[in-house]
Formats: sequence, C-alpha cells, structure tokens
Amino acid sequence: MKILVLGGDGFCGWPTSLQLSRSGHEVIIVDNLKRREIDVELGVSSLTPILPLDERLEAWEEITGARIPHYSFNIAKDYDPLLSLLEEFRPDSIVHFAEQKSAPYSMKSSKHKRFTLDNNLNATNNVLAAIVEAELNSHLVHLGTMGVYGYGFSGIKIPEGYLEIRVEDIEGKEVKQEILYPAYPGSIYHMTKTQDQLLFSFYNMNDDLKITDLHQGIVWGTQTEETRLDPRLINRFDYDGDFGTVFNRFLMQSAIDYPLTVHGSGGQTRAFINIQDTVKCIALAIENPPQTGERVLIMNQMTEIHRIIDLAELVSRLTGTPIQHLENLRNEADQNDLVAESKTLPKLGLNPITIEDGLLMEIRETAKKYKDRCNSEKILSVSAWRRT
Ligand code: NAD
Ligand code: USQ
Repeated sequence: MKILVLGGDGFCGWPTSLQLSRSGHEVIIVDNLKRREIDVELGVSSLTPILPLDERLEAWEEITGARIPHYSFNIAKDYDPLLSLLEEFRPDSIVHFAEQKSAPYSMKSSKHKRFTLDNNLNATNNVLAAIVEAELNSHLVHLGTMGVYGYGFSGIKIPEGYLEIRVEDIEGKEVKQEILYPAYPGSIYHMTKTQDQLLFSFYNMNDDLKITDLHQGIVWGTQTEETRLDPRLINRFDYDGDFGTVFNRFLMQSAIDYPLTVHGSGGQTRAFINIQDTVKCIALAIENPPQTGERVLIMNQMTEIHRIIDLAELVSRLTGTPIQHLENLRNEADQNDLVAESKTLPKLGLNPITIEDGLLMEIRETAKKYKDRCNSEKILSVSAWRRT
C-alpha cells in the first residue's frame, strides 16, 4: 500500500512509519518539525538522544534498504503543497498524527490556546478538504483521544464512539438512535479532538470519505521492534512538565530518585496503552478500513485503565522512590471512575503488552540508561488551567 504519515517525526508517528515501511508499504512522511521547535521554546529535550529527521531516515535506509521520503511543511497552513502531494502520491491510507498533542501546553497562555486550536483544526480540515479536491478514495486514520468522552463518570460503560439512545418521536413512539457520544473535553487540546470528530462526521456524510478515528489512551514506553534495530533510530521520550505523560514521567523520576509527582490525590483514572501496541493498532486499522458509505469507524485504542495513585504506588514499590502529592494546577476531577469498551482492536488481533510486564524493562532500557540527560528543573508541571 501507499501510506502517507502526517506527523511522522513524533513520538507515535516515527515508530509507526518504520513499522509500516518494514512491512513493505511505500511510506512518505510529512512533518514540519514543530515539535522539535517547541522543545527549543520550552528549553527541554527528549530524554533519549533523537537524531535530526534526515539522519534518522538515512540510517533507516542504510539498515533496511527502504527509503522513506520526508516533506517538511505545515499541513495547517500550506494547503497547496499538501494537495499536490496527495495528487501525485495518491495514497491508499493517510495516518494523521500531525496535531499539537499536549493538554498542559494548550493551556499555558492565550497564545498557546490559539496556536493549538488553529493548528489542530486547520490541519484536520485541510487534510479532509484535500482528499476531496484530489478526488481520492484514501482511508484516513486519525489519532484521537479517550479524553473526548471526558472524565465525569455517568454510570455507563463508555462505548466505542457512538451512544445508543432511546427517545420518543412526535407521536410518543420509542425510537432508537446512535449518536456520537457527548463531548466533554477537559482542555483546549482535548476540545480540538472533539471538534475533529464533527469534521469527520461531516466529510463522511457529505463526501463519503472513509475515516477511522482511534480514541487513544495515554501512551507509555519508548522503543518498538523497529526503533531498537539501531541506536540512531531511537524514539522520543518526553519527561517535562508539559509534554511528558504521567507514566513515562514516573518511570524517569524513579530512575533519578525524584519523588513521584502525583497531582492532587491521584484518584484520577485514565486509560493506557504501550507504544508497541499503538503501532500494531494503526497497522490493524489500516488493514481493516470501513467501506465507502459506512459511517466513521471509531475504536477505543487503549488496553488498561488505572488510577494515577495506583501506578505511582506500583513504581514506588518496585523502585523504592517516594511519592509526593502536589497541588493540581489542572481543572479536573480529583477522583473519577472510568469504564470503557475496547473490543474492536482485540477482535482484529491486538494482544496487548501490560504495564505489569513492560515496566521494569522500560526503566532499565530507557529511564536508567539516559537519566543523565534529564534536566530536573523541567520536571514540575507549571501550566495552570485557570486564572489564580
Ligand atoms: P508528537 O508531538 O510527538 O508528534 C506530532 C508530530 O506532528 C510532531 O512531530 C509535529 O512536529 C508534527 N506536527 C504537528 N502539527 C503539524 C502541522 N501543522 N504540520 C505538520 N506537522 C505537524 O505527538 P504524539 O505523542 O506522537 O501524538 C501523535 C498524535 O496522537 C496526536 O494527534 C495526539 O493527539 C495523539 N495521541 C497521543 C497520545 C500520547 O500519549 N502520546 C495519546 C492519545 C492520542
Ligand atoms: N498527572 C499526574 N502527575 C504527573 C502528570 C500527570 O498526576 O506528573 C495526572 C494528570 O493530572 C492527569 C493524568 O495524570 O490527571 C494524565 O495526565 P497526562 O499528562 O499523562 O495525560 P493527558 O494530559 O490526558 O494527555 C495525554 C496525551 C494526549 C492524549 C491523552 C489521552 O498528551 O495527547 O490525548 O493523554 S487521554 O488522557 O486518554 O485523554
């Protein structure tokens, strides 16, 4: 297949591009390297030493013989190059990772709010409009988030995207319908993902676009089969207060004996998935597209659900690192329950890696190995959701 990976230099996009290339697909990456620019803005860098994209790609060609061309333009702004690339390459699938992915970064200031909304919504709309204008039948696979459902437990198991409702029609007869699960975003970042859903729904209905939206949980881990092939292919690992996600942060903190940073009581419950499973899920989604005319296919891409305090206690038990409870600067429930369906990807063949199995290996392989690269002044999360 011909596959275009938008955002292929990022934490999820890089290992996905390599896996797809190694499986024999013809892969092209588009990435404007904005994520690397944000590292400079924040004065941080990946815990793992990642090479510039061109050098990573040269190493990949040297090791495997497969070439992955890279185009550097902003898909939210540079519509014409995007359209030309689609018209020339005519991809069978497009994997769309190219959005600003951090909730704390999206809430730092009005500048960051406006950038996140502008970047994410225009990126998604441009891709959809260009597929239509290029008259393609490409399958768009988008990385969405479990956060679109929100974290206010309503006593029901969160379905995969669509909620069955029963309402009375004007004659008082009961009518069953499936609607998009009500959006309940907790940050500007998450809000852009809820709006992406409406864009997908519209283009699917209006232009018959084939779209899969993967509602992904928090990704943990670093390496995959392909990124382990050579040190030059190593994947990004964010640990800083804006881009580091909770479990990878705890792993890194345990490696440098920094008390584990639990926000509030740690009663927040979230969904998780290992990066190796992310890569597998995307391959499964590509192999199993919806039919033309079928509604947007939504799958919950997560394999485990945990309370943050339970994860902190697990890491603390194994490594002896103490836990610190910090004031939570986010506007989120201090405790919540989360029960969610995720049947489709296992049915398609996903056999997940559990935190229990992968945790120690991750501490040894990444956190301990690169701990000297950590700048401990960048660990605390200082982005406040509300005016004080
Ligand atoms: P990332 O920031 O590491 O990667 C995103 C990449 O997209 C970066 O390399 C960036 O330079 C590029 N990009 C952003 N805007 C662009 C634009 N306008 N034009 C061209 N390139 C652009 O993020 P990630 O962790 O790899 O996440 C990828 C996707 O998966 C995101 O959409 C994110 O919302 C989603 N997701 C991530 C997680 C997670 O825990 N990492 C969980 C759920 C969903
Ligand atoms: N948290 C801590 N301590 C920390 C960091 C975070 O207690 O050191 C808490 C947060 O307050 C929050 C939870 O852990 O309650 C998760 O925070 P996070 O930063 O790991 O994840 P989040 O902001 O939700 O965002 C991440 C990705 C985003 C993705 C989302 C999936 O950055 O791209 O969409 O996970 S989900 O959480 O399912 O919405």
